[in-house]
Amino acid sequence: MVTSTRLRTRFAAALSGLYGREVPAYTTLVEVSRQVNEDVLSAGGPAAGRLGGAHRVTAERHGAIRVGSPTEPAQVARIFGAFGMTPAGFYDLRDARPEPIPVIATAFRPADPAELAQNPFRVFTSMLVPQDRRFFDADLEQRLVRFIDQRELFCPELLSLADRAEAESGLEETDATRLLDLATAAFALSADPVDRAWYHELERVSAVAADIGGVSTTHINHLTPRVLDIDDLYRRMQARGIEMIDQIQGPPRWNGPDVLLRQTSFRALAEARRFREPDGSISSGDLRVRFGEVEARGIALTSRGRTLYDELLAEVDRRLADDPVAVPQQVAAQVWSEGMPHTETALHSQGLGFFTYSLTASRPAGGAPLDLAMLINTCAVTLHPIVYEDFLPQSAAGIFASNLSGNGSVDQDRGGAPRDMAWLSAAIDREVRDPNLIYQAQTDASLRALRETLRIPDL
Ligand code: OOG
Ligand code: NI
Repeated sequence: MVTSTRLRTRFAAALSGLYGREVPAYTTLVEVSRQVNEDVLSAGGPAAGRLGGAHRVTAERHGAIRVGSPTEPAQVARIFGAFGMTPAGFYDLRDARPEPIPVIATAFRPADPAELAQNPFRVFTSMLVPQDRRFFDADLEQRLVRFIDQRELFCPELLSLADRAEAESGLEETDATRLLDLATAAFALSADPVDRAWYHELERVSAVAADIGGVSTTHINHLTPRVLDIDDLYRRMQARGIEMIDQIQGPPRWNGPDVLLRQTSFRALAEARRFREPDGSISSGDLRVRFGEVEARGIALTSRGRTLYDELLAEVDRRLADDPVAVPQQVAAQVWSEGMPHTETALHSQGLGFFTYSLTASRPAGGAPLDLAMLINTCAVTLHPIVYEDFLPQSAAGIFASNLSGNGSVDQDRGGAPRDMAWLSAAIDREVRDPNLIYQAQTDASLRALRETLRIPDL
């Protein structure tokens, strides 16, 4: 029996092999990431691996895929279900700055800490909203929905194997191999000709709409390795002549704990594609839709921590607007050192970050009432940061935009289509989980265990 955990690990590795053959720069990125991680872990000792040791980080990837509506997201959910990946988080990119994108998104990922430790593979999954009038008029919506309805991204055999794998939490080796082959092939770049006129019509609205609805198949858009030092990675990639976008998205480098997520990307080369011309002939050309991305992950923030994060971002924007010649990274580092706690203990005591607890010493002697802060301060209890496993809407918007040529058109006077987490849950027929509740449950379970061990019910 190949368990769903093992299926997920093999799926991530198979996609990595596929993407490396399709986009050679990805292989360079993985190689440089591996070197950076090795260097960080050997220079920093065990502390360097606090947010993820060599075993987890070396294999760690996130993928990004983009599909149409309304039936495709539910099929995607069944396939990822086979790999123990559940939908978590809701991201609406339609109001994104600097460029609105006509999609909503969720991430499919393991939720259980033991599963995350085995292999945390996650896939950022964007879903087109053809009903959004700010992007598509009624006529284009209709043609788009018809086009998407007529295609088949995932064959019935793949879907039924996926259902069986999910129901039985795994498959026998022969079926497992078949499932993995079919699932991987479903995300390969297709050689089918692209209808040039249709693709261009959608591209005038949004390059992402064309990438989703302008072709008869889907493909992996990028596959992102994780590094323990993204600034070092950035320098090493530049030194190899790979032009990165001018910024690292998310928190700045600063002299305090790493939180949430920092990401950067580079534009992949144009890829050869075949086109069907209006006269029916086939020609060759290229499209530039896929790219390379890399990320560093930090501590998950509570909603209070997230509010602080948003306030700091707004403050950075204000200071940059006041001083146009200021260096953004320096301003950000300054704002952070003024506003963000400088230690993990302070993040914890102010209720800004998620942690679990372990008992280092036995219950301290003496009759004084014990509280958690005291146990932490006296090192009887050790804090362990919970790694942020999700995405950031602002960074996602930045990643999307940095790789678009920016010639879409949006009509803000027309109405948007309402979409939220509940809508998405109904559309894919499974609960989209709130990431904060996943982290909170982990903290709560750890605190309960600590209370039981110490026999202090109100700790
Ligand atoms: C997804 C962009 C968002 C991330 O890591 O934030 C993303 C896409 O380009 O399809 O991947
Ligand atoms: Ni990404």
